[in-house]
Amino acid sequence: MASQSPRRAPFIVIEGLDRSGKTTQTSRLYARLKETGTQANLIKFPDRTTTIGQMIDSYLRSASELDDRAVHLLFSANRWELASMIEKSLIAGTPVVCDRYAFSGITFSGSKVNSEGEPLLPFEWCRSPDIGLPAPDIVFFFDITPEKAKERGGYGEERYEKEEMQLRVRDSFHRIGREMGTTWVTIDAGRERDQVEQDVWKLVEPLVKEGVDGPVTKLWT
Ligand code: DGP
Repeated sequence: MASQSPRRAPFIVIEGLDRSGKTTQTSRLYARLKETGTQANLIKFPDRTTTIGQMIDSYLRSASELDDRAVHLLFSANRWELASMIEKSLIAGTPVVCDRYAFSGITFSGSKVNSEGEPLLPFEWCRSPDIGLPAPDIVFFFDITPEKAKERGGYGEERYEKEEMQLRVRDSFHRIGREMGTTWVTIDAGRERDQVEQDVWKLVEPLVKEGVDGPVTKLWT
């Protein structure tokens, strides 16, 4: 009788607009997994703790300037720094919960425009350095209108936290979602926190309980 290969743990990504509650929900999901007996690995991009992450952090706070292409490649390199850790964790049976991933890379860099409002970096160019990263098994996109974001106190001080930019980023996330198919789940993040948490949990619980069949796949290959 052929032996069955063991199932691996899922890779869960939460993406979203600034002020969408993404970071709160990522922490809640991690805590809920723990409460129900699953120890997951929680990661966040950009990971500002590494040497590359510190360069990104300084750029985001406008404490330094960097060429648009150079900083895009730093964001991608920051994800590659954790690629093998993610893969090993999934194979070892420990789910990975990730706050932002390669989709933010395309949407934010691809939404930069020049003074005439024309894109600075082509979509395909933005996507290429992330090709081959571990692919998520599910991506929750936390969608929120700029009006709702404003009700929550508006955007913060960092470089991309401006309404015009967020609108372009939102359109770009919607475009990616259409291309990603069933892996991509759009969550109306303008609702009550508990409702959002329930919607996420409904889809994560069976994935974690049942595990995932087959090897970790690669993004966009
Ligand atoms: P956060 O720590 O989640 O608030 O994210 C910091 C900011 O960085 C946020 O405005 C989104 C942006 N960002 C995240 N990943 C990338 C990326 O790969 N490229 C670019 N250009 N921006 C990114």
